[in-house]
Amino acid sequence: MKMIRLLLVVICALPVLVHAQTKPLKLHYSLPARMWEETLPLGNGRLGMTPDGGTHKEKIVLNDITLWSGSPQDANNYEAYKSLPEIRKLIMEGRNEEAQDLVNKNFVCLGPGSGGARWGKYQTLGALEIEYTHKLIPGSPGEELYNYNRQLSLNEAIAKTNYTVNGTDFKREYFSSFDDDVNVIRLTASKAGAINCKIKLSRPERFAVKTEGGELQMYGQLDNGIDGKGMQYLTRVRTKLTGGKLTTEDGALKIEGATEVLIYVSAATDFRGVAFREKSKSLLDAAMRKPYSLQKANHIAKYGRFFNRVKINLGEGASSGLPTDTRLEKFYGSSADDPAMAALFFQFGRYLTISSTRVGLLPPNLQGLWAKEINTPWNGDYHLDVNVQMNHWPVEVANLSELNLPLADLVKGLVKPGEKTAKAYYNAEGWIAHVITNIWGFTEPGESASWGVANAGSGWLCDNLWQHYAFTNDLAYLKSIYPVLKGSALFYKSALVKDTRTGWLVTSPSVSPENSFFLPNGKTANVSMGPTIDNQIVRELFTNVIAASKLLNTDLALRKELEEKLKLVPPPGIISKSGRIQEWLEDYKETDPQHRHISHLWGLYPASLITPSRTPELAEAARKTLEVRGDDGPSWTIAYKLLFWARLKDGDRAFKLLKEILKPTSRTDINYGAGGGVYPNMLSAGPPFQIDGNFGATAGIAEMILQSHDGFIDLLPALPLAWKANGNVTGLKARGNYTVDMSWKNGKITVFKIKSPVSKKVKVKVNGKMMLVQSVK
Ligand code: FUC
Repeated sequence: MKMIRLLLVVICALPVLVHAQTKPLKLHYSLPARMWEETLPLGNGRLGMTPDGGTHKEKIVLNDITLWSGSPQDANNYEAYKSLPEIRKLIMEGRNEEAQDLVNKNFVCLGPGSGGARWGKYQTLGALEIEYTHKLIPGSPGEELYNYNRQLSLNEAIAKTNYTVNGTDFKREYFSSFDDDVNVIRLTASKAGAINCKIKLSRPERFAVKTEGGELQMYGQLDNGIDGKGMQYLTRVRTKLTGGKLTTEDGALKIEGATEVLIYVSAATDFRGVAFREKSKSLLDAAMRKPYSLQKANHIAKYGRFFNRVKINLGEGASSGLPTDTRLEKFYGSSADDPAMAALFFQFGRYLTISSTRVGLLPPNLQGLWAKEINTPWNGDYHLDVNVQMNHWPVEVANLSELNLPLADLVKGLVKPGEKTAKAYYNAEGWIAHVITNIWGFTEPGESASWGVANAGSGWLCDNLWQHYAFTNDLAYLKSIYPVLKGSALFYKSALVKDTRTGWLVTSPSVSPENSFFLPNGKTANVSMGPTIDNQIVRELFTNVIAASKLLNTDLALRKELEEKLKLVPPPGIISKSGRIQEWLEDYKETDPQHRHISHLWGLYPASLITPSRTPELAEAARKTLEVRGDDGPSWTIAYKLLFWARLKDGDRAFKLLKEILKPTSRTDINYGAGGGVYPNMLSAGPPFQIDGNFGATAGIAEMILQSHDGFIDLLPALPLAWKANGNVTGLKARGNYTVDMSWKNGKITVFKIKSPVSKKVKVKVNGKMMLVQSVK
């Protein structure tokens, strides 16, 4: 306590804070997109579109976050629990490969699981195709195209394409409106009557197109995996012209001689019983009644209510004005020239969160909102062994707190089916979800023992739900999620078994996500008991449920029981003979020392069971673990490593990982090994496109600047050399419902301000010194 000084002086925002990031934030290019991974993602949390900016033919992939095939199913094997004693016995005896065979036989889901039509796929809504005809000037030799550029403004959530043909300037503006919930495209020409185009709708399958009056419609019904009568959707396109005329031709809208064209794309599905025909019509009617300028202004204002909460400036460099694709190429080579790149990538991550989810709807899936095909990689679903959780890691610190609620809703929906699964497989209380889920509430183990029996999915989700409380201190919210957390704790409480050698209580059977090991007999297995991640997650969950029960003044008996059980949960980390954190209860030889999952460091991030100050030996072992794991992998892995290094307070190493994740690539194959990076449109490449890398890196950049998991607010805990000279940030959030503004110069904080709804004393580490600071309202 000696170190703590009471800083009663209210540190006011000096002018320097006002300057935080004044330059507009944009992605821009000097050519149309040649592949989807160059197109610009727009979204309003439900509808999305990715225009490619083609000059003659433009393809705009459309999305609706609710558009899923498949249907609810009960794939529980209600006999599974009968095999449990034998599976557990085999594991306890070290006969894991035999246990794994038995898991494959009796302890996976019934049916094809994620490989079946009933599981479903998040998929594209289709594409809007626009064919443009540029009339030639009489006597001119041909078409001459100049001044092409396309861009995406992160400040306004508006994309633009501009070019000049034969002396006429053509401009397009696109946004997924946060106002009337439709996609809007505006085409203008500098010469009267110069716009001629044809507008079509299509989809790779399950669609019928027609025109009705001046409206173009696409209707379809997806496969539910039972009788083909799954989710229905309807997309409607209408236009408003200035000059020129509209006709319909072969299921397309044809526009001739217009000076301005407004294209409105409305869509809805019957997810949750929505009257999709009516909804798509009423939204469209409302949008069309409003002048474009008002729609646009409202859109910018509504989007801005989220986006403008955080400003960040990490310095400017010579490269920051370059087209984004060129800039990315440069950044990988000489990143020191472009400190603004990290700020852009951070704000792009925030942009993607705001664009891909909204309160009351669904959380971002593996591709956020932006699937370009029917067969989306990994079904575009929700993976629970890192991916969907990572999608939400930046949400609180990046001041977008309410956008965590869709995940909480999804998780609430898993409780009922998860109770059936807990009974069927473990004869246990509470609820469990394993490693994958969909919008239909799947909680059963996956279809293969090697990855499908991970026990920690539900516990991990509960950590995300808890973090929203930790950041907001919102007791009403805590009350609403308490039954979810409690149900998850009840599951582990009743399903944990005693390891006879150590006396510890552990999960069994389980896996350390997707990883395998050598048994002493030389065979390999995935299935084990008490993998480290499970132990860490159970520890964290029990601790949080104990805390919640105190805060809500409830469940005294359960609290006592959990407190007792907690004493028998294995420690947050066991150090292996090689000085690393052991991934399993046994110090098994690894089959793949560079495996992409680094699940056993869960206690370092997102949890704070391992910290350099409180558990220095474990932190050192974590560091060694990361050294052996290496710095490559699919992009989400790289992002996770960035976060780990930030938590280990190694800013330069974290920055190196940031550089790795920003490595330009155009690979689109399905990758499980080295080779993650970023596409020209700054979407993260596993490959293929997977949005977790974007979100993980966004969380990582924040974690380099601000941490708050250790009982105090730590300013600049892992600042890399590249951002040292000067920088400032306003609006980041810290646990305890604090908002943090700060500026620095030469790596030292020059001014900072901690805000909270009520003025409080809060511990803050500033330039290496712990202070007690009075927050301001
Ligand atoms: C997990 C990861 C893969 C990929 C997939 C969507 O299976 O191991 O790398 O991210 O999820």
